[in-house]
Amino acid sequence: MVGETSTMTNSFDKTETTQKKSIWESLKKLRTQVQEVFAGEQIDTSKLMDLEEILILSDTGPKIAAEITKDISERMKNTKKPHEGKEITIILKEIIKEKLNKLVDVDNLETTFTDAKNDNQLVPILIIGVNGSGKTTTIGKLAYYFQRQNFTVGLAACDTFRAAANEQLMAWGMKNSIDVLQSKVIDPAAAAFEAIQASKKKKTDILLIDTAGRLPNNKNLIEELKKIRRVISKVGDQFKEHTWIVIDANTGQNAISQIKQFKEAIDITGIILTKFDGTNKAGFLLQLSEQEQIPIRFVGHGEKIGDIVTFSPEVISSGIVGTDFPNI
Ligand SMILES: Nc1nc2c(ncn2[C@@H]2O[C@H](COP(=O)(O)OP(=O)(O)OP(=O)(O)O)[C@@H](O)[C@H]2O)c(=O)[nH]1
Ligand SMILES: [Mg+2]
Repeated sequence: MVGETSTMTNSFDKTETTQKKSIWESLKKLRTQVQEVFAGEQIDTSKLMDLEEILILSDTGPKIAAEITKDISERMKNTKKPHEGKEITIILKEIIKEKLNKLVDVDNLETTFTDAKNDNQLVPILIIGVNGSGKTTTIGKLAYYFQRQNFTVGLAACDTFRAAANEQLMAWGMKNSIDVLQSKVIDPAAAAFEAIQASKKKKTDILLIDTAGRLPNNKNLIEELKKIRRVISKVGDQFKEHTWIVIDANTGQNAISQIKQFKEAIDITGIILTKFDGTNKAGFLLQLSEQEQIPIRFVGHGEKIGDIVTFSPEVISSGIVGTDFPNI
């Protein structure tokens, strides 16, 4: 049944702190490298060059990496010498956090969705991204997350491309005790249309729409996506539209060009990072923050239903720099 939270799912519950700790732990490799640079008593230019190299290797990009070390040198000038590793660590963490803060959502999602719910308006969320980025898994996790926030959730199977796609989504539906809205039509836009009509009838709060993976340079598939978006806009309520792109965090800086290409075709209102548990390319977020104003809504960090958490610059910056796990 739509919106009915299964008692089974309680075994998946993890506190937000536990989840953030796992995000923090994912950054261990990078953190250890940064810690090694700053282990000494005296930090000089050669140490900052080592840091620059580490940042570049984590996909921060040469331009931003150079800007960061320059920024550190400047901030060091304002403090008294000699400079110890510990002191620089704090400065670096602040620089990273300031950058990541630009990727934080300014409008509170829970409040926006609650307003929609109180207005009896359906919020359809179109989930897009390249093949295998983790769209369907993320939908399963989001359904769980939003149900725990007392929203009723629907799942729309609009990946009509792969035969196994429906079954995969249905498995997530079962875990969440939600019926999956499937269509007999092949056209994903028509399937989305039907799913929205059905969800409005049922008074569902949030409809998560799964789509087939596609490369942003595939013209036909991008046209198909635009059509799905148009249909949703036409048939949906007047409430703010959402299209979230799912990005595999291991993609590193290529993710930025992926986002740019998708954005040319469709208005993206959120980014979801997946597979953060295995990434050693987290530096790309520092480039992303300089180039895009799209908020990161969630971070996925495992294959289980509860492995999703909101984006936290505090956790990621301290995870990269090597201060203790923050007291959050
Ligand atoms: N470790 C890890 N694995 C993940 C995460 N999210 C998804 N996966 C795995 O990534 C693989 C692909 O996930 P899917 O959800 O099928 O990806 P998709 O984008 O729907 O794929 P297509 O529909 O084929 O484009 C699966 O094996 C998932 O279990 C994550 O946060 N961490
Ligand atoms: Mg899928």
